[in-house]
Amino acid sequence: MADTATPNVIRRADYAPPAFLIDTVALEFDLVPERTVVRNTMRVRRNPDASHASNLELMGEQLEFVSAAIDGAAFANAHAHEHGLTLDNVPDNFELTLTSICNPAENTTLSGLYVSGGNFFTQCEAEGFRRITYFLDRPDVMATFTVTLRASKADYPVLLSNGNLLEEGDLPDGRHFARWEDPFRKPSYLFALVAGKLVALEERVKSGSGKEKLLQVWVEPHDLDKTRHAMDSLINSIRWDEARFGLELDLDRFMIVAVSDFNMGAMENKGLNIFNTKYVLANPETATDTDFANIEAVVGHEYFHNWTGNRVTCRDWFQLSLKEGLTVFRDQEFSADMAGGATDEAARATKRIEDVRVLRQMQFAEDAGPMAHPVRPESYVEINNFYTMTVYEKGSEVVRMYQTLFGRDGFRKGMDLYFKRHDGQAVTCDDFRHALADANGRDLAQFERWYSQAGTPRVSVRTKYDAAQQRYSVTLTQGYGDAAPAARETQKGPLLIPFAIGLIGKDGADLPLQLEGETKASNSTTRVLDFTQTEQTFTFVNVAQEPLPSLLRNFSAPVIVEYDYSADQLAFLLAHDSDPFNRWEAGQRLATRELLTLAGRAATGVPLQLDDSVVAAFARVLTDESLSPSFRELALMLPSEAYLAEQMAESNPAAVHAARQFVRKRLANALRKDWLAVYEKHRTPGAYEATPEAAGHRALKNLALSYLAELDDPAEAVRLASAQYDAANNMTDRSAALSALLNAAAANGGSVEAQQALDDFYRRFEKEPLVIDKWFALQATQRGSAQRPVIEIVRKLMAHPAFNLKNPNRARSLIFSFCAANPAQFHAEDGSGYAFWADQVIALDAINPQVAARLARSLELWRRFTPTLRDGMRAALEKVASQVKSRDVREIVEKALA
Ligand code: B3K
Ligand code: ZN
Repeated sequence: MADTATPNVIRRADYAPPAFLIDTVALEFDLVPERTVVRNTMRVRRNPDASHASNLELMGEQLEFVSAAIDGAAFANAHAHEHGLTLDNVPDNFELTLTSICNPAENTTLSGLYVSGGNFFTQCEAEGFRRITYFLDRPDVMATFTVTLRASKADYPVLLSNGNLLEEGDLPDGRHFARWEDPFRKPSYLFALVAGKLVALEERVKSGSGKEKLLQVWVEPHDLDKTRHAMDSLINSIRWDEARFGLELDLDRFMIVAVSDFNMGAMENKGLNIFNTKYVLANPETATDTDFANIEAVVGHEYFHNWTGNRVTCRDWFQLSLKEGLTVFRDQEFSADMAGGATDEAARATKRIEDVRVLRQMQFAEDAGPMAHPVRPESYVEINNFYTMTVYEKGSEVVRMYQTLFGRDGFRKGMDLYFKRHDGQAVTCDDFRHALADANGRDLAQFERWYSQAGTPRVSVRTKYDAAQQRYSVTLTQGYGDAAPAARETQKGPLLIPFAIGLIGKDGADLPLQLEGETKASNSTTRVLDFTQTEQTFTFVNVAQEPLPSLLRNFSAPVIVEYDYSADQLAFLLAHDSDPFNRWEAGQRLATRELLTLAGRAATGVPLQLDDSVVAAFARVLTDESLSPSFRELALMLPSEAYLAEQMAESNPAAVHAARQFVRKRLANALRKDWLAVYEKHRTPGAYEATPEAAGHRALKNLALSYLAELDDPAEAVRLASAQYDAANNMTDRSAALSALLNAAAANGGSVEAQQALDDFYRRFEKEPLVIDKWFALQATQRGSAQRPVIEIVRKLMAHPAFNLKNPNRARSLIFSFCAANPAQFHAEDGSGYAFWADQVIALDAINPQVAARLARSLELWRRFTPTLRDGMRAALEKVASQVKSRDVREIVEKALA
């Protein structure tokens, strides 16, 4: 009976409210690693808004059922099965007490209750709570929770759960207890507990309304010296959410706990956020500037979920982007404000460029393959597979478009109305859209398509200048091009695209903008066009000279813009566009076009050449002291190999690598003096500073070093890198130096300097797992050579005593880095990469399906590759499909092969 109740595909259209509701939950845990007893007492009642069911069906997985009682009396009609517990003919309103046992010590899935480093942790989103106790484990069932934890005091001196600590004390036999209460109703996915030997950095701060709050960052004792940055990020997050959105911390106490075994980045459990150590621990010696920035962003993200996710949550998992898209948008804005405030456009642009780069490289690729799905998916097999770039990053772009349409103030009004209407509720993406529409008096019916249509929209642009009439017309056409089948079936009609545009005159300055029918030019030289039809023409009047259009400024919508710029026009935009995003974009377009031409040649064996004008355009950026170092670094970094390969009619990673290397070498040799000058000029002597300015100098200097390592004669770069490695007082410089040494040595099959640095790095940081992750990752992503393919290095490292497949960070640092971040080596013609991939997916499937499914995704675009590679990938996918057991991996490989 239970098995047929678990269909393979879950559909959004099948949503029905739960037959029962749970108002209160009292949990008691007797924590023992191999055998934890959980007693769960719930107040249950029939849902007046649902159709009648006589049986109560609770979800449960990997639980040993012990007993059930209703209103204090043993209940015999409870049947445990593989997916949960069925209670026959229950009353309308009752107290249900269930006892069950789970085995955290053996739980390698890291979902539910598990042990890491001898301590207990939980991860419940999306469906992990059912691995702890039987429950209506779905987000529209919200209850208040009281939690009692009992454990050995010596082994687990710290006992934490959500909300406020009510009481704690000793018990007989060396045990102790703590009792916690969360005053806010919440879905089960936000439950958490932590027990173990931990210490905390503490701060007390006053919130906006003057209430005192206790903030704690809990870590293992040897990591206490790496908690300051996370704490500062938390305090900044609290301040920012008050200032920008008027949202205050609602609990007396807010805790962050770091754990080294964790499936993703972090988790927003109410009042007790649990974090991957990677997003908490940092000091200058162990963490790079990127790590510092990521910690700030993830601490912000999880904190912001307290309102967008926890106070207002999702009705069902199809609405995941309601909380994730919105919270990513909020964390992106937070980071931008921290770097540049509301007004420093250049600093804000740096963050914007980084975010768009991720979106285009990862989300656009996802949208082009078999996993393509709308921001609000229609169906899934395993919900954990839908924590995707589309739900998160494209979802964030969709939220950003509201702000682009209504401005910051209009967006804020919409947010205020959303909380006014829905605080304490589990709601849908439609509810959010309606709040934004109503607060701004605008019909957003068409905007719904951003939630229901998959695939990356393409906007092609045609322009016409009429000199006699001084009119400039811009015709926009939208469509999806040749979309993946998974996306095509969702595409119904044109989108409302806020299309930001500017017009640039011959002197490089913006021209005034006046649309036909308007009486005067607008104040701003950027105009957001409401582009709503399949084809639409916008005509600007009083345009005194033929302009150059600056299209989709600040990336105002997640689309691909097609416009036939000449190389000279791109160079001009790169030099002059007042929109810093589009300045960067012009450089990327120029580079992408050259690189794709070169890759085409490399694929057919034609000799490679690069036009001097392209070198000159890059030289201008390199030497333009008026540009910020971080902007120059971003502008001089070539598009990634994965992104370029995806743009080819037939992806050819070897050809892309050859082309990109050719350009890097050419730029290195042609601009050698400039790179050296920049390297010297942007050193940051003295104590390490984590400011965006200092990080910008380091980024540009280290980019220069990486180019210098490409010189035909790398001796000088090796000298500089070795010296930098030895003298470094921070991880950014030390790891960049090591990377430069590895890459400079690749062509010669390795070098003494590189090997020495690698060995030193290991010895120096043997006791810092997050740094040893970098050590693995640097080797897995290094450039290879015919004499020394990286797969051989990776295979050797798999046998290294520090390698551990069960630790997701370590698995990611070696296996994922190789399979997903070293395309030229991974896609070796002999199929060695694919065979390795298949073995690792199969091995991980038995340990941790969520991690295995992520790795499985690295072959999903196989149909787009050259025939030889395609065949090799299909064979590997078929092997995996025939051997894996988890629903997670099956969904990925079956969709890929379909
Ligand atoms: N909400 C969690 C993600 C949970 C993933 C479950 N497979 C972290 C976040 O987005 O903040
Ligand atoms: Zn999130």
